[in-house]
Amino acid sequence: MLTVYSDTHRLHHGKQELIDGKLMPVVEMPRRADTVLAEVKARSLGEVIAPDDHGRAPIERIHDPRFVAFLETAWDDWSAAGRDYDALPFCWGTRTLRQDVDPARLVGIDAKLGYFSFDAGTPITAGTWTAAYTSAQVALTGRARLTDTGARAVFALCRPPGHHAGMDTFGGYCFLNNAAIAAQSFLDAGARKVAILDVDYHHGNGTQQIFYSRSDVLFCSIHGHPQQEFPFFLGWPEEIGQGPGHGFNHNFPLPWGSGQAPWFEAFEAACRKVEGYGPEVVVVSLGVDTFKDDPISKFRLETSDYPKIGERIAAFGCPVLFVMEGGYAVDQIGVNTVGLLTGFESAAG
Ligand code: OKP
Ligand code: ZN
Repeated sequence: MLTVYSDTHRLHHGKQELIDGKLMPVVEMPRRADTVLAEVKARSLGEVIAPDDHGRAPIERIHDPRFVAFLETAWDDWSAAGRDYDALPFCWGTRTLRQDVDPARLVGIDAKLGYFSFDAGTPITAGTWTAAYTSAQVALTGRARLTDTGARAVFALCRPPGHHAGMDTFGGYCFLNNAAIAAQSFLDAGARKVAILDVDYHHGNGTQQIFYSRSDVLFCSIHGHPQQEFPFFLGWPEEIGQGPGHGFNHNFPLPWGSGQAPWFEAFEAACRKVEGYGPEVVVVSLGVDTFKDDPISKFRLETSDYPKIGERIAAFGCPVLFVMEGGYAVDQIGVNTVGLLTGFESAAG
């Protein structure tokens, strides 16, 4: 299996995030991608290539150009305000404040950070824009390779991750929604139906929001229940899409402590939704923070479970783009991620 990867992810290295009300060292660190790449090489998964530059246009098929422009200049605006540490928001326009302010009227960086974010756990640093832009290009290059070569699967080793980023919001360590950008790019290259299967521990709220009113992209997610787990305000089972998108969104939330049996039961139900939809291609939002020793998550999958996930995905029989999302047990994310991918390969033949 081909892997797409760029060292540029290292430019995004936040120092601190707000965890449980305290500034703590970030868990979404460059070593995550380094560990996965090392395992790709150690297991001889296949060739590793650098991304091509597909430009901004495919990003702006998903994200509001004003949001993209904000991300591009956020660090400079923050620095110009005299700050020499990571940028974080602290005030949001929630229910009792105005939701419909034209962001062009927001002058200060603190207002803009609040307008375009949904959490205080996602620091912006000097290299964040370049790293996030390149991460999207990694996914787009994976999409192009899959379309152009007729391969069964490609692995887009994205960092920073993307599934929490909405049309005009960043949060949950995500800035640009790599999986959504790739899914749209498949459609723009001629596909008519794309499914996104999100196996990350966290709900892919950004991906759900982006495609919620559409029938050309099915979204299915297995994740920590919003009653207990971030992002709290999306991811319930009754969220099944709206308007033309009604019936094309499926959430499978599970309680803290869920291990192999409940997880695979929910995963099987999600896989049947994917198969019932009959997509031409599947994008997998591949997080391995479902692992029992993940420091910020509370599911209990074991290393031996990951190849089985890959085997089941291979049974879809259609091309698959794997897009890296979360996983914070840094010493094991390589083994678990590549275990899933080699499980796919052995079953896909
Ligand atoms: C990103 B991805 C912990 C704060 C939680 C957000 C987690 C984002 C995970 N108290 N911070 O889905 O792996
Ligand atoms: Zn996650």
